[in-house]
Amino acid sequence: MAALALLRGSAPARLLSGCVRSALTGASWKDSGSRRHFSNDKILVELDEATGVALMKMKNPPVNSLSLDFLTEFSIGLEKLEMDRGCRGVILTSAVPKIFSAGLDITEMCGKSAEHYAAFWRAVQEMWLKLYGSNMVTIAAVNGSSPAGGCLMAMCCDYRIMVDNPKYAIGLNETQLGIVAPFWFKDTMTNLVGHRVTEQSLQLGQMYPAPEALRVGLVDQLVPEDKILSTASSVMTQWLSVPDHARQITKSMMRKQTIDKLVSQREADIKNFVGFVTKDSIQKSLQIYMEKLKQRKQ
Ligand code: CO8
Repeated sequence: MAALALLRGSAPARLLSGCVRSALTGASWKDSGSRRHFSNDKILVELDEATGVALMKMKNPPVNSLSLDFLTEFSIGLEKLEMDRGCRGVILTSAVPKIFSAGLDITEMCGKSAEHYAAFWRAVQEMWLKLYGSNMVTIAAVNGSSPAGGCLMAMCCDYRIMVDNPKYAIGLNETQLGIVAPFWFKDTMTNLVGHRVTEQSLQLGQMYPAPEALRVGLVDQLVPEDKILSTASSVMTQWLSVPDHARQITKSMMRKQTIDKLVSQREADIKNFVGFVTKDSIQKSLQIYMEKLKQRKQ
């Protein structure tokens, strides 16, 4: 259903998100010359009306972790752009230095109720459905480290540019936390880098420093930090030179099967997540991992 909506030229996730739709009244556009802005607590958006390109910056310090609040705000922001006829492309980047996104907020998966876990996981699914199923051209300007859910966000985009700095790493590191990436994380990665690289990456929970990420195809291009946005704009111009309808139908053709798979199993996937994350052994693994993060800091 999601990809069918994409074929018709409307935003697929719109069909899937009653709760998000009702929250859309949040931030409103502000004009300044040929640019329009809106922001909410967690994201900053600037739309250049001349080019139809929006710059979307994630701003959830210290590490842009994907909390329930962040995911909700993100989906609202993306939906707003998707519905805006003046917007054809989005560049997704981070306003937090050195971090693109630390992935799912681990504190949302520790010591909470089953209802909370279900709401959280639905919001993770929603973000993925919206970003992976977007009609717009989406380019990730990965300006920092990007583990797990952060890597997923980048992989959802049509093109990835990363800062050429080996200190920044990207990958699906779930097994390092003692947890398992769900099938749609796996499918997104397989579609991007193929079965073999995905199989190895997922089992090892591998984080790739930028040059390695380029080598395995997890990102498309490396550039110096100060060139990342200008490069993203140039790449965007190239993608937008293709007629929208032809590009959108092609994108849908490539992604429909993967999207439909989650749509048809959405409730079962939530149930599976709640069952998994409420296990004592998984709670313990996550707590140990959080403690390790804090110790590393000290
Ligand atoms: N969630 C919550 N808090 C986090 C997270 C996170 N993902 N990452 C970091 N933090 C916290 C740290 O604990 C620390 O908190 P405090 O200041 O209170 O001590 C603060 O953010 C800053 O962290 P660092 O000092 O580590 O910051 P650095 O700049 O040194 O490093 C990194 C930034 C590289 C992002 C580093 O923090 C890191 O590696 N974080 C862990 C990232 C990670 O492993 N994420 C995986 C999340 S799981 C996921 O996304 C998908 C799960 C799907 C499967 C679910 C099935 C059950």
